[in-house]
Amino acid sequence: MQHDEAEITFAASETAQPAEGNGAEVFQQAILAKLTYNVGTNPAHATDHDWFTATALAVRDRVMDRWMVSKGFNQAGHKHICYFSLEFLIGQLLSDTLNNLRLTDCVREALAGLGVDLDRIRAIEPDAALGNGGLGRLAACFMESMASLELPAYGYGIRYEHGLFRQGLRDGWQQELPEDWLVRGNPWEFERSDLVYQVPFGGSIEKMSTSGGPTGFVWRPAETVQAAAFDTPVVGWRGRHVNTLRLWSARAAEPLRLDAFNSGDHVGALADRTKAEAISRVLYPGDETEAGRELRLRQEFFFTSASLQDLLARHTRLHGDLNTLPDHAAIQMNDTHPALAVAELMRLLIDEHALAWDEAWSITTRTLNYTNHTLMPEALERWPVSLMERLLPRHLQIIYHINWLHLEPLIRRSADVELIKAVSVIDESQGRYVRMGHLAFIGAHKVNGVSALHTGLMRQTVFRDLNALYPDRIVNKTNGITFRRWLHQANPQLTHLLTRELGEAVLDDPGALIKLERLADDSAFQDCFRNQRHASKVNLAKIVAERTGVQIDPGALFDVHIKRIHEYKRQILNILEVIALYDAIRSEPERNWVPRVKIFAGKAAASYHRAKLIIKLANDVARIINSDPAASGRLKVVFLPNYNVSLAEVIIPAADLSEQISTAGMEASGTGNMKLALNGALTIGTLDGANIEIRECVGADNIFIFGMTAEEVETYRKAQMHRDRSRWSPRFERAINLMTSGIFSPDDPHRFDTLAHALSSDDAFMVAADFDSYWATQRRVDELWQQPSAWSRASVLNTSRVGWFSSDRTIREYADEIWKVPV
Ligand code: HBZ
Repeated sequence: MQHDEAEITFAASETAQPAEGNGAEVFQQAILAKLTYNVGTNPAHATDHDWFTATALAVRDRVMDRWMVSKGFNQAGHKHICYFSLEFLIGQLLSDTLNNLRLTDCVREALAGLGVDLDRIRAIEPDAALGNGGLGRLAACFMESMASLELPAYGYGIRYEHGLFRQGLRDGWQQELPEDWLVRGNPWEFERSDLVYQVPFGGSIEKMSTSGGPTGFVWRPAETVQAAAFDTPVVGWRGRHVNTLRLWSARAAEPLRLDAFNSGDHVGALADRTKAEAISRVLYPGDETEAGRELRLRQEFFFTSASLQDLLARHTRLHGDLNTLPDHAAIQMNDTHPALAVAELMRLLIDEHALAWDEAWSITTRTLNYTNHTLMPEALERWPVSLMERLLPRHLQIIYHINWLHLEPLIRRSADVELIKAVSVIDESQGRYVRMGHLAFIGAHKVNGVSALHTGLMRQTVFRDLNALYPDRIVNKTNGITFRRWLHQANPQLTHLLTRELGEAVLDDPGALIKLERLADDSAFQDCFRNQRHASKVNLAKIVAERTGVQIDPGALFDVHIKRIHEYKRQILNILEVIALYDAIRSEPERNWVPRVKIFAGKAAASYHRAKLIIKLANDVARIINSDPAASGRLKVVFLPNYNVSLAEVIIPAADLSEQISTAGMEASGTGNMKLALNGALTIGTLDGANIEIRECVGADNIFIFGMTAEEVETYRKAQMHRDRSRWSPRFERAINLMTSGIFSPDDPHRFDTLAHALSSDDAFMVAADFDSYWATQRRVDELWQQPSAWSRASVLNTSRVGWFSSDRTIREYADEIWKVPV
């Protein structure tokens, strides 16, 4: 959306009045002023962190004018998007902001003049790791794209004091260490001390009027927690538009019980505060762990309620009539974590704003939308009715009524009991639970999946019956990634080459990448392409050496498997292939082996023991192979600790092969697959998630597909073939035997027996079934690698053909089909 506001102006100094120019000299003065007046030091004594803070503050000033203009625009009656997400996996912001403002070179020069290296100080910024993985990173990419498309939007979430744990390795075992991103201050955020909402919990409800039905109740909560707003500007491409990420921090209504304190109970006096503040203390470690269930529900309600109150306050202030809410706001629920929004919006409208039920329901269902990110039964959120009754009694009552209105027509037409059970919001099969996916589905205008396959499976499996009742509700929105971060900023070498060949326009239009196709066979261009890739590989090799002590050859094939560690993502399939390859190398050392470096990185949920054992296996296998002269120059294995956004930015430009090998039907979409293909890695993958669409774009000749399809997996499972050990191939059997032989774990030969046992008793993720096909496909990878020109051609074609996976495209689709806003 274009709007004819003045082009961005750059404040030249500390003063509020923007001065002319933004050259390096002007910037230097601004940084020095920040160093003196905000950080309180001088160049002679400044640490790298002081320089980082001063630079970030000086850069932030360049955003403020446009932020104010954008806020005015957002509030001028335009429909705006509210992206509700319990996770925003942002990473560092300095490089991103400099890149979007086109100020990187200017600031580099300014700092150099002060004897400071930009690369050194930007490495100091801690990652904002307010997310677990793909879901949280998607939210961050979407925020950036919405700002770049000049779409008025607010991100709403929690300002966790501690983000995702840092991963250490002790003797190859994952250690979870606390993450502390705020400890030295956060130069990007603004605390809005006047913006505080009350979020109630517990207590009881009273009927106030004699009328029947769900209205006329008063909730008397037992406890109230305050939600305090912290705003971070989200800067769009070329700084044209700046949106707001509003994160809530929890506070006790009473910071201290003074009477208790004065009578000597210094700890008890702070008990309420500790309990309240626990809500925004730490990111829930996600990925299906059981810990802290109640706290998690409190987090979900806390941020949902505060965000809705904020939204309604803004709407009332600007437009008055709540009936027009759907014309001015669209809410996107990122998974079911904010699904209580269905009940909370209803509560606010009927209890606080005295609207009639039907009126409120119409507003609610026209405002809310829901994105699903998983079909795995264990990951579908359900809350015990008993817990909800205790924590959110009024909401449970509202949910019952929503459910009644939803089921009543079915009961009236004597529908099948099994159908009624299947579509009910309350799951009564074993105990009583609230199904959050069902609640979100029923309360939403549109429900979307994140890849074509995933959306199809939503219609056929988890939401089959709801889809039959509401046939037009489910739509597909294949994920995307922001090219500003994942190409321009993460890979300046490739970006430089692209702009040289295709002009600056390629920075604004991902579709322009397709013009690179004509150079795919050009040997001079291929050389340039290989050279820039080599530079990225040298850089990664340096980091691998620093962090693991392992020396790797940048000339080898870099084969990367980077993502959360999970059985369905099948890191173990990869490791077993490594073991088989090592075995083959040892028995035939003189063969012309393709030199390969297997690179793993990823975190396992703290309570996911099997995933942690897989990390240990990768490390044990790495240790043995890396120290065996027989493998030297042929195979190396590294596990890079503490995978996060910043590390991904270094690995991705250096990857030759991208491992996307989940069991078909289990990875909703994947987004790492898109980042790697964009940067020129070839994919080895199953027909799962967005891999299918990547194949359509890059062409079947430029991707390595193997294994069973989602349909075949289903058939295989139904026939119980995954439990049949006699189907194992000799090569697979040998790899398993080597894993359990103790050669990789001489200190504990039985360490990996449980992994082998799981594969032989119930190979739920079909590792054995896909192994031979994976092995054979890896050998096709070797063959292509031995033809450098053919490999480079395929690599160039990957980069040139994946423009469609820009999150700008995804956001345009949401805007068009779900939010109904012009872009
Ligand atoms: O969302 C991921 C999907 O696995 C991936 O296929 C998809 O590309 C991506 C974006 O759509 N899902 C997650 O990342 N899920 C979580 O991180 C998660 C967080 C908290 C939970 C459960 C899952 O309680």
